[in-house]
Amino acid sequence: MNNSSLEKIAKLMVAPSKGILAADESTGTIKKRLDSISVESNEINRRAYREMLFTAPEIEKYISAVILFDETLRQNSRSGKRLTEILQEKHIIPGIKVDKGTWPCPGYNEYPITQGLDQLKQRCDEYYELGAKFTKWRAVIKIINSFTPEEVIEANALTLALYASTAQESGLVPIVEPEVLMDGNHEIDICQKVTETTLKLVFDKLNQFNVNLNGIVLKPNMVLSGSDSNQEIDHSEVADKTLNILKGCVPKSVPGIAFLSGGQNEIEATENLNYINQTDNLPWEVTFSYGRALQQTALYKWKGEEKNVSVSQKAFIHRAKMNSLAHDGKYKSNLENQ
Ligand code: 5MM
Repeated sequence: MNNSSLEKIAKLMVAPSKGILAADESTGTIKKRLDSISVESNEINRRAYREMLFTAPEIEKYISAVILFDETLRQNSRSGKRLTEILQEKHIIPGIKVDKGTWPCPGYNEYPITQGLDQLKQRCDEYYELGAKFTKWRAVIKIINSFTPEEVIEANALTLALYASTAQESGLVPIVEPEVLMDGNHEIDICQKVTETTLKLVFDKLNQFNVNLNGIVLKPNMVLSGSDSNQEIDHSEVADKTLNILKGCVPKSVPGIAFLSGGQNEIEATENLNYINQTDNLPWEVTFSYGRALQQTALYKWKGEEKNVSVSQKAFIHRAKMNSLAHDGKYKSNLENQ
């Protein structure tokens, strides 16, 4: 493992004013997305959709890196060029999801645990050869009736640490993604408590497994009330509670924090990131690594038709630009209509 090259890539992934596009929807998830616009999920349509995103004019101004799914990493564009080459020509760093999705946690079947440690080293070595510079693993922490057992969080934290250590041994920067889900009717304080326990355990395990914290990117959830709770969203409360926990749990050596959007709508995800970045002197770069909150409008405008590519790309770039402004704490809602 070459520490300085890991650290250099991690820094580039969280470069000032830029964020990460999560385009690593697994086969089941991309099918759901394409079903929502009545487009068949086949290899050609998945390629066309992702090519539309990656070739959007000026994407490189706002996006530092893209997380890909296995199929996309190996795929050629319509013109025959590798999709990863299209990204690299724009100095956008390609990375790869290496987890294998979730499974009921043994002993706690209602709660998920992420799988994918089997053959992980071999897969990471192959991805490195294919040109990936970083990896991603998403641990999913579910809150049921306002409760998550600590044993489940610990098991997920352990798998995240084993993954991160393996990725670094293959020369790849790990994105460490512990996502406390928004699903449920819990209040914001429950999310705060579960997120705090999660991040504490994640960093304990990362340290135990000798992960170089200068060579990772953390991808956490923001602290939010459950999607079925009646609590109103108060952006400054979300920002305060999220930062409070991050400051207590995330060492300054971590170069960057790139939030997931987790089911927030596009504007909420931008507003919350903007509020977070209005705090001065944060010890890390704080940016976005959104999937749905960057792609939603673009997907609906595309509808699987070539004639919609330009309008869809404009919608995607608009969101990327709004989030880039939010990264700098300079977003204003009146910019949405310009
Ligand atoms: C793009 O979605 C990613 C892959 O999800 P599946 O494994 O369920 O197919 C997902 O990990 C994503 O990177 C994060 O959840 C962030 O995306 P959102 O939409 O929450 O910003």
